[in-house]
Amino acid sequence: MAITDELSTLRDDTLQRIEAAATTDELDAVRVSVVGKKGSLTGYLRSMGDVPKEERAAVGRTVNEVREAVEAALEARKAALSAAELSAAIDAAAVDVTLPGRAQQMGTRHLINGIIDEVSEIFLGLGYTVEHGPEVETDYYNFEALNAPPDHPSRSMQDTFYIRDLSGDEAAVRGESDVLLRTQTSGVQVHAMEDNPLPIYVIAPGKVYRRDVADPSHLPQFHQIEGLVVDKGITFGDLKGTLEFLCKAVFGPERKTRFRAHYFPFTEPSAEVDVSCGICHGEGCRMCKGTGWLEILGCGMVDPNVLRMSGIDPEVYSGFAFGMGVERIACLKYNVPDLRMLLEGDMRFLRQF
Ligand code: 2U9
Repeated sequence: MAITDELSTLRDDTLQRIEAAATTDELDAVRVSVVGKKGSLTGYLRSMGDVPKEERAAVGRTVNEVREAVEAALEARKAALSAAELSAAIDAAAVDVTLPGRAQQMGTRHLINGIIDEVSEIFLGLGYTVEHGPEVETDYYNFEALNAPPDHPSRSMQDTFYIRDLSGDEAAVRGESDVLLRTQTSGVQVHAMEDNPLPIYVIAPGKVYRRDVADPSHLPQFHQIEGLVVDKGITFGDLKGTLEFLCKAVFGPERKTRFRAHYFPFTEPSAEVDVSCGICHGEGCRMCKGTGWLEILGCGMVDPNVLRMSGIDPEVYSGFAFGMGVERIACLKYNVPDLRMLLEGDMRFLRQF
């Protein structure tokens, strides 16, 4: 057979093998065997010296034509096979039907929000509304409207985070800023008295801030629920009945309550409320420090000055108010020994509630 015939047989043969290659590896094997260093077509180029002189030009041309055809076919087939292999790899990685499923973790309500919701429901049932207000307040709504005179200890720098005025206002630079992080939610009720017609039956749950270092019984940020009633003929009896109802609803009907005289600038008379200890039932234990009682909230009849400052005539209207620390209530209800445990986000702790 003439060399050019051999070459055209080699070309047809190679093109067929290229089409038949099912993987890029198989295709590469075809390439090496034909146009590789020791490939069959390369062999023809190496042995050009043995070809009779008059045939050399024709053979050389044919070898080049065959090589071009083979290389074009290799390239086209390689592109097709690579694309197919890549998409198969992506499919395999994306959907591995043999992998076990990943369980979804369900989030739940934190017990602090649980207490806020529970107390809100109790008061909604009594016809109160739930009000919210700003956490950044002015001195007037946080202190002055609540009868805290300018030199009252509750206003001292130790207890309150003041918002510094970066405009260079002189009073602010001296630490006498008028803007602060609320230390109690009472401002919400002052706004409620200013903005709504009487009577008023509101509770105000929310975050409050105090300049305290976190320890088992203090947090620099915690939650309060405060309440305010202003109506005609409201008496201390209404206050007592309402808070006894609240305590039994939150802690259980078997728990007793007692009212101890106390002092707050915004209420007169004022009281603190204790519930009987749920651990020793009044015998005295570590939880209640031997007293048989746990302090859970403060309350009192709204001071006439407070009503007057919000434009309410204390000769016609009277009211009561109360306040409780939600973290403290949660710890007493669930026997948690340290307020900081409520903030740590430890799932072993949180899953219990
Ligand atoms: C207005 C008038 C009166 C809200 C009240 C308390 C008593 C009280 C403390 C409980 C624990 C704060 O979180 S705590 O440290 N609060 O004892 N709060 S009466 O009295 C008001 C509120 C608004 C207009």
